[in-house]
Amino acid sequence: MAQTALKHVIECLSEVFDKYAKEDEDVHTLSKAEAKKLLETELPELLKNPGGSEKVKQMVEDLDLDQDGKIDFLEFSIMTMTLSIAHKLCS
Ligand SMILES: [Ca+2]
Ligand SMILES: [Ca+2]
Repeated sequence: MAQTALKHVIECLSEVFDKYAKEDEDVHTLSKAEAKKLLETELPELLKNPGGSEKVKQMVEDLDLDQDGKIDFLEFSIMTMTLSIAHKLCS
């Protein structure tokens, strides 16, 4: 069956998460360092604004909704959904 755009997006989100999550021994979650790298690499425009790296740091803190020091796939998904809504509202 042909790949649909939505299925492609869903698979890509999972791939991006896994790519960064597996950089340390805990392959199922993003450490704060991994989350920072993911944001800086995948959303490089974040760093272009003044105070960009501070903003990324704050985003990583905000991402960790349950404050366990790690970003799980649910927390990552909430971020991507929020970004997607913001993108739609701004377009
Ligand atoms: Ca990890
Ligand atoms: Ca967490």
